[in-house]
Amino acid sequence: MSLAYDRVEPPLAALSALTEAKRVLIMGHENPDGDSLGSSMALARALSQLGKDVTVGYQGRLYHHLLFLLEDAPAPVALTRPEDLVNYPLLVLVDCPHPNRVWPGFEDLSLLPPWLIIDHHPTQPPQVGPLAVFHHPGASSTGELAFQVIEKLGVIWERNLAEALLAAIMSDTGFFSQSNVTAESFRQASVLVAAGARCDFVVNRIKRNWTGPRVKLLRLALATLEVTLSGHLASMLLSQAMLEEAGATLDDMEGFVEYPRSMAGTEVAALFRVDGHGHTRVSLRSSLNFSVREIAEYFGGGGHHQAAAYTDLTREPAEARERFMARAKRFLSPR
Ligand SMILES: [Mn+2]
Repeated sequence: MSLAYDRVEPPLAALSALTEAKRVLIMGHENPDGDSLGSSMALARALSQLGKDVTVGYQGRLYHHLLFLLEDAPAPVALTRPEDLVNYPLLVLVDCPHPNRVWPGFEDLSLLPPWLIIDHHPTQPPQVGPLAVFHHPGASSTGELAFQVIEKLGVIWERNLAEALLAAIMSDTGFFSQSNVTAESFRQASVLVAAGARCDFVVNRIKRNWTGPRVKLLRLALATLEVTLSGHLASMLLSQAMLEEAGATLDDMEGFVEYPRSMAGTEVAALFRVDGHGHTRVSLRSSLNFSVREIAEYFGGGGHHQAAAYTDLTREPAEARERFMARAKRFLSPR
């Protein structure tokens, strides 16, 4: 019996741009998540092995639970304006289909140095502009695409490189618990573990890191958990007042969407939380029967079929929930 893996080939133009460049800047989307930062760090470590001068840039905030990815590596550089990029001869955008996911509102692509895209979001990247695009929405994570690139670069799978990729893949597959997991995800994980990547280490750093304030915050948040639309929609709130009462930080809210998502019968889970800029960030998750990407796009956001997000300009998560609920019925019909 032959085994089916969903392997995809990175475009040669992307590989030659990477092998020819002496200096490379790698950036993920704004407020890089585990997939963005893990893929960035893995690529950075691989390109450093090839003797290149590599910088990892970021825009927004670095999450505390992901800082382990940066250990024993040059500190990432905050690049808050695209104009700051002129000194880099090659930009690699990972885990975002367009530079406006790094710098919101940015559209003048002529300000960029030569650039590449490596991404798995369903949004089609621009066809004109980038030197090459490695875009594959069927991949669970950008980590899986970065793996394919790194495999072609022929570098050594050092443990910290392997762990960065494992963290990326684990982050976007919910630790191998979602429908986007494929045989290829496990083939790659097998290579990474054989190279010394430790599953328990990655999970401990990302998930098993609770503090007293985080427990207190969860207690407050669970009191707002509501199940509506005949049990199909479960939602939860995290307000500034709750953060203050718990003595918690923005980082302490990470992953809380898993609570409404874990309710039996839930087709769509929604978490409405303060974002630190006076607005509400709305994280959506769904079962295969519903697409939360469409509803996120309706509200000006984006994402994947089963995981998407948008920002509501209100500072009160309860108000954002009301606005969402007013629309939800229309969008959340089975298909
Ligand atoms: Mn991703």
